[in-house]
Amino acid sequence: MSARRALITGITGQDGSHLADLLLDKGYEVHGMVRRSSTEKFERIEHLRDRITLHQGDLLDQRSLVDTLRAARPDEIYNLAAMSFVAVSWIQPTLTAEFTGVGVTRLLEAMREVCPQARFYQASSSEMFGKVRQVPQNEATPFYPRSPYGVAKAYGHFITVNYRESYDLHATSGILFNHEGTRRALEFVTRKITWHAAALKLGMAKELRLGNLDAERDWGYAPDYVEAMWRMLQQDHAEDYVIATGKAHSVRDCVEIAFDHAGLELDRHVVIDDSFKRPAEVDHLIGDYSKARETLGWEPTTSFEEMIRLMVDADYKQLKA
Ligand code: NAP
Ligand code: G4F
Repeated sequence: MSARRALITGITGQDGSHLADLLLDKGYEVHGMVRRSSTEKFERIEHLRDRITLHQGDLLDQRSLVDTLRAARPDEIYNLAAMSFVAVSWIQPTLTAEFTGVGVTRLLEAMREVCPQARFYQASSSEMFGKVRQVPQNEATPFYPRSPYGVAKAYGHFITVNYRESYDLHATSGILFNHEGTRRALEFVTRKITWHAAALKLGMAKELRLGNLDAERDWGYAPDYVEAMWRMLQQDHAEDYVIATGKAHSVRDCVEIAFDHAGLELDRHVVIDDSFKRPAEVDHLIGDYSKARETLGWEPTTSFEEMIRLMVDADYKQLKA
């Protein structure tokens, strides 16, 4: 039997690279869509470059999406590409809407044209819950996004539901709460904290400048979350699922765990910098993943504390080298 074929958009990102690792382990033929850049930024997939096939494409360009699908002939499509940094979505609101919102419709249209029998995964986000209407949040909780990114993701979410219902596509939205790990970009708060904890310990940084320390998130471990994405596409019927840990921590908790692990004191090194505060904040997110547990048999494996400690250790090792 020939190997199943998967296409990952956003394969150079945190989740895309972990998902490529997982699917290769499961025997898939893995294709990735990458956008052209004058300097290649493929660090996260360097270790598997000779085992995957890359296609040039961009969510802004319909022709490239159709050609990518024709070349890859995927059984499963994972749409992970997006402008994913919430803070930048206020600086580039319409570009965020194009990438993160309308880009989903472009890919669904390309799928309808080229491979309507394929299964489609959309990377939806807990940021859509924003100013939360219910605690904890589940698949039925109404959305109240608080950023241009959250608004764009809500559009991407509903267009996925709409194409499933309009055209009978196997299209699923995974509403994933924050997930982190050693491949997280440095601008996101967990990695910023763990990198600085390591750098401060090594005398390579003097301070850590942060915005709102009181914001709370339900933070999980990225390798667990890509497993959930794959499980969603193995179901006979496409539905939407919340993926979370069911536990919330504040940004301050994150600093305390990282600094404690590195033998540092929060008060000596953390400086509050208003430029990192957002025009509208999401104060508290906590997810209810009962449906994923019962239907997908999915459970998180790594606690927040374990994850932050392993991120500090990885940053320390990398900076020391
Ligand atoms: P990430 O590390 O920022 O990766 C984003 C990926 O999208 C990168 O590969 C990037 O390519 C690609 N991309 C951006 N714009 C593109 C465009 N116009 N055309 C083609 N590719 C484009 O994000 P992540 O953390 O892995 O997240 C994956 C997805 O899940 C995103 O959609 C994100 O919004 C969503 N999500 C993430 C979380 C989380 O906590 N991580 C939670 C919920 C939802 P370059 O390398 O060229 O920039
Ligand atoms: O790490 P963050 O930038 O993640 P955020 O905004 O929650 O978004 C992430 O999770 C979403 C899922 O809910 C994804 F959809 C999205 O793509 C992304 O992966 O910020 C977390 C919290 C915020 O409340 C922010 O205000 O940390 C607070 N924070 C405080 N100081 C900071 C900082 N965030 C950043 N990035 N940098 C700071 O200095």
